[in-house]
Amino acid sequence: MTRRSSTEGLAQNLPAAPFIAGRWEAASTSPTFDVIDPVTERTLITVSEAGATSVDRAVSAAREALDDGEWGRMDGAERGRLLNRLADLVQERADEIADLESLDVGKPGIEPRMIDVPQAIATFRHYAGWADKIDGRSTVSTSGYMGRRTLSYSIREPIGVVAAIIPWNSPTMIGSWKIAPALAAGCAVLLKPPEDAPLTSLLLAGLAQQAGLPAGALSVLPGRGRTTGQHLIEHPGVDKISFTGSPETGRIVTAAAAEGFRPVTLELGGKSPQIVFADADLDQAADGVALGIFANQGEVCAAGSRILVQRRVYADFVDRLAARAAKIVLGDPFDPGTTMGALINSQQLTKVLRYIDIGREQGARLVTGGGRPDRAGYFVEPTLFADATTTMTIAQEEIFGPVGTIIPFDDEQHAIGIANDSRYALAATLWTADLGRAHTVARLVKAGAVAVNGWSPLDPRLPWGGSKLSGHGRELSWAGIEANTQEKTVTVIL
Ligand code: TXE
Repeated sequence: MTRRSSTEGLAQNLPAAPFIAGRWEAASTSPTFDVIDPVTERTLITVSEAGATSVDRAVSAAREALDDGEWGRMDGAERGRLLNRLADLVQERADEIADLESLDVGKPGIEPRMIDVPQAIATFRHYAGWADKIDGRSTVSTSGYMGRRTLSYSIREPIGVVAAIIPWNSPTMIGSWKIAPALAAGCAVLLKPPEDAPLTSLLLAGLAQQAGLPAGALSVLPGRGRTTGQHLIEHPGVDKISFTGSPETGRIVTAAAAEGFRPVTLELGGKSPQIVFADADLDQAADGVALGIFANQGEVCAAGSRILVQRRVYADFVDRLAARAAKIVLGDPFDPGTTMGALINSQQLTKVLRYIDIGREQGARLVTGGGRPDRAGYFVEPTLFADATTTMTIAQEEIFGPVGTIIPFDDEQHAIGIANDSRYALAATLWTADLGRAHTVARLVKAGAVAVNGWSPLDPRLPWGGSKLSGHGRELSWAGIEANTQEKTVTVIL
């Protein structure tokens, strides 16, 4: 049996239904949706969708778990123990989870093995550590009350029922970014996996149950955005929404949240600059920049899709980058030689190919790629456009595919001007040997994360998020706890 066929078997044996109040819902009359393999274009499994009544039940179960159940009474140390147990179970099944993610998303096996699954484990462990350390930060003797002394302090409480809506590009890792801090904080979580890639979320629901998470603490609600997602964001019993996806859907989420004045955390992608100065180690920079735009088929919120190169080394650097692109091997994620997989679905394929046409029409120079291989699957060749200008569509809009737009610049100020000429502000990389310049430019570039001479190491201790069209709020680190809690001030008149 090959790894592909055993992973397809694993997928077919997953419970393909909503997981609510500790039970899998029986496939009923609710509508279903097909999960398509992006490489073969065949249906992997058919999943029952969580409709309005399922969402209602999940919200009630979450409320009950918080207000009357074991979950609401559990102390932080015990929540931490359960999160560590969940991390152990994910670790035990790491290879299978990585394979499921490859099958579902179309990404080469090495990526979930090196990034998504280890990051999910690290995130569950990180928040297991926070769970018993969530205290209010203020203890104050106030200026007094009617001549009497006072003592005030703050306590930090779970925000309540959290809807976590995740995208298809890295569902295992991004799911952990939302589930782990919310559970550590003592919230109940309703996870809405992406309809294009729900497999690892379905597996995780079973692992959470095996870890001993009480009923209602985590429900998993597979379904389409306009049905399950919309029911969830409009539900008055949801106290907070954490969303990663497109700005268009982010607007819908924000509008629904505004109805009930509920807080939202939004991560909406980017058009991140990678700035290569002439004094950089150009080989190291070319390796890093190629990784930054081509990893995960370019379907990465932080993808470095705008490549700004100082004019003095511009032609040389474009050649070096093109040489890296030429070495990329497109193929089945289960073939050991594959270094780039397929895009998630036919709409994404059409979208990316349309941007490539626009790049050509607007006069950027196609250096490499630009087409799709003659085979089944939603593949697009690694593509580089050079001699682009900052006003071109391919320099402004998120393509979310393996398409890099290269723009020349003259000096530091020019580079910063181009880098900040964007509606997005999520991430940036700088490549330079000049330490002073690194710190100066890092400060001036508008982004939530800046890395110098490499990519920001993913680490749950570091906050993650952006501004402008990239969204607002931060995930991970202590910020993840803050996003899932609220402080209450208690004053005692002595
Ligand atoms: O995103 P959506 P799509 C960008 C990327 C991509 C584009 C479209 O440019 O090409 O978005 O992708 C759920 N109420 N990013 O259409 O719609 C949906 O089911 C509630 C960047 O897949 O934003 C899924 O679970 N939920 C991004 C999630 O939202 C709704 C990652 C994301 O889907 C909903 C993904 C609704 N009305 C795409 N409609 C990043 N930040 O990296 C949809 N959803």
